[in-house]
Amino acid sequence: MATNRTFTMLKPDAVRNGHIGAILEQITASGFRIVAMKLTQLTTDDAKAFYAVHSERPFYGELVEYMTSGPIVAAILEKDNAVEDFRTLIGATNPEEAAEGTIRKKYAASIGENAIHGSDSDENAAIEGAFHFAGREQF
Ligand code: DAT
Ligand code: MG
Repeated sequence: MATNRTFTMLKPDAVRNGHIGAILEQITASGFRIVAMKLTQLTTDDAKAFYAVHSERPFYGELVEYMTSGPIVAAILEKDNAVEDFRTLIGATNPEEAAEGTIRKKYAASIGENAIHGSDSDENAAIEGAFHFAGREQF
């Protein structure tokens, strides 16, 4: 069953470069409601677990190092068709291939440092959201 929630992280480069406000503005202007949100930092174990599916890929070490390099904004978002619509809003993994106007096209420096995460399925959205937020932190 499709749910109406997704999970996002504004990644360390987006936070470091001062883009929190502009990115949140684009997200809410696109019809997403913020259900939960916090500034936090992933530990190495957190990042390894979050990206475990990529553990055999050559970029895994760099990815873990990057994702732990500074604070992130973690959030749960709500909208009809949230997972798919949010993936459209953020654009392709590689910003060079991302559509004009998408968040990655506007704010990502490279495929490795690509500004923002969006869950790729309802199942992962639920797992990723629950990792960061207790039920009482979700509104
Ligand atoms: P997405 O974040 O669009 O879901 P993904 O799940 O394939 O993309 O990969 C997770 C992250 O890993 C991605 O946001 C950035 C990094 N990554 C993916 N492919 C990469 C590559 N070829 N080189 C460097 N980093 C990569
Ligand atoms: Mg992914």
